[in-house]
Amino acid sequence: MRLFYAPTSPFARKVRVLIAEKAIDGIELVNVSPFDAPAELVTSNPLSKVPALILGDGRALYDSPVICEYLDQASGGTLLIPLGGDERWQVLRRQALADGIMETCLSLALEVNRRPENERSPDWIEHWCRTMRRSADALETEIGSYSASIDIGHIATACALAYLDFRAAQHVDWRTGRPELAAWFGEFLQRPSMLATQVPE
Ligand SMILES: N[C@@H](CCC(=O)N[C@@H](CS)C(=O)NCC(=O)O)C(=O)O
Repeated sequence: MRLFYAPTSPFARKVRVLIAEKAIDGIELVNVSPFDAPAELVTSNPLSKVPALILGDGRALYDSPVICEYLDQASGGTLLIPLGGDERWQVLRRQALADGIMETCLSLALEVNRRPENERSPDWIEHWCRTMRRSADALETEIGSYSASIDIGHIATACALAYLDFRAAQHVDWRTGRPELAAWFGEFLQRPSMLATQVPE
């Protein structure tokens, strides 16, 4: 299998952390720049987004929740996404909240880093910052109820917070007033899977 990824993509990092946590072998990582729409990526994923997973028979899977679910089930072992019951919906909702933070933070990063200053919208920037702060408040409220054993909710949450640090540190001071979340994140960051997938300096 081949995984198209970008080193800075939090969605791709989520998949890479899952691969590391489950010790899945045999996946070749292919570093691409999705915003350049490289032919090798768009022939598999017309959206030209990473991550995209190419299976052994050439079929492509995207986006990150689909890839995570596929790899989780195909690799066997302890499932990081429960197959059913209330637990499944809770874990998937947590992943959705974290993915939403990533999406909002990506919108902010594109506005701030790729748009000329005179074309940027302060209203949108403020809107996205409010969304990220509100979502961080929700995480602070529920982080204490995350289970001791990890699941995709933990992984997605950690990747989203790391992405806030990477792309939105000047806009969203998410640690202030959220001590439980900050402590949880500090500890989770020490996992080998997180250390191995850090954004390069
Ligand atoms: N919902 C998608 C989001 C993926 C995504 O937005 N990836 C970004 C990189 S962080 C991308 O490839 N963007 C390229 C583009 O929008 O052209 C997922 O979960 O995989």
